[in-house]
Amino acid sequence: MNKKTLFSGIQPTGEIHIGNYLGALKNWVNLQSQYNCIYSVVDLHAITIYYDPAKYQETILNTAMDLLAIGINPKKSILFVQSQVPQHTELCWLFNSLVPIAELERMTQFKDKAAEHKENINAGLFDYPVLQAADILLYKTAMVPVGQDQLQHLELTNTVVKKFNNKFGKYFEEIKPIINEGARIMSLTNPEKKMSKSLGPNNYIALNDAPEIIRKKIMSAVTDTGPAGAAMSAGVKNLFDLLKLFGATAAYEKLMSAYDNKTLKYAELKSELAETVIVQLKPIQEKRKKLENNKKQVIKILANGAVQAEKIAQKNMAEIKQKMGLL
Ligand code: AQP
Repeated sequence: MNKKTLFSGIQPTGEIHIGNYLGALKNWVNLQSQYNCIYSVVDLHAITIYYDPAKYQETILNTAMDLLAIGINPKKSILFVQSQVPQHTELCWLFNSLVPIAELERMTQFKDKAAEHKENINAGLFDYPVLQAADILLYKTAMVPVGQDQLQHLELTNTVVKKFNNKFGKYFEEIKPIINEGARIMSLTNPEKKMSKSLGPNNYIALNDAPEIIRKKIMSAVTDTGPAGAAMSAGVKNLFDLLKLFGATAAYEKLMSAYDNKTLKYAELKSELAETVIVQLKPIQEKRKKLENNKKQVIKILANGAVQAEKIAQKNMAEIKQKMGLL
């Protein structure tokens, strides 16, 4: 039986953190045997907020090395940089003529990012979900593994599917999100918000943080939020969730029963979590160091990935343009 196609992307906006990892990337690795996986460093998305052009190639390469270090295998999956396959932007323009502005105005990511970057609310930021729909549908994707924050954008992709099929004849299938347990990891400094690269280094644990940094960040994580005496605070819940997601089941159960008995010391929970995270990230960090000494090889993997992706993209674009009367 033919394997289904799966696509997902990550922005090169900074260091990859455990929210990205548990929410999406860990799944990317596991799904490689079941699907034809296409993974992209989506550099065209990340230019919609402030970035440093002089350092951009380095940031893109670092993101790709992180993906290889967690276990993305270029022999099994296509790994490439979005801007190296020009059909993404071409398809975005075609889809722009299908998407009502009102749909884009509803997007919470746009509202959040526009509030965060008041000095730079550009058309690209507004159009982000249309480019994302193009990224996904360019490969006639069936499945998309993402964190919960991306679900609204995937609904918009399915709106594009419906509108395209209605107007030009059936071509795309509806896409299905794949959401896993760690779909929403919260910030360490502001646990009411999701952990995010752009909220600054203290709110996240980067995959490459050294053990002493991991200890420091977790030990100073905010725990007491919300009214006293209320149900478990968002900060404490987040630390428990992380402990569980990193596989420390026995410690999780022991500390949870201490919490239930009101004997839990937060320092104990934090210290257990810090040591667990350090151990779990060690093999990823070791692999990452090896890649660091082999950057030419990584660049070659990405170039090869772009060739493979473009081959599929060219074929599908020709069909899409034919349907739209452009060929
Ligand atoms: N806190 C999170 N919990 C679970 N999943 C998350 N993801 C992001 N944050 C969390 C998932 O990670 C994947 C890649 O994300 P991205 O880099 O493309 O964009 P993002 O969602 O905007 O990630 P950040 O860290 O918040 O970056 P910035 O601050 O640059 O915007 C996605 O599948 C996402 O769901």
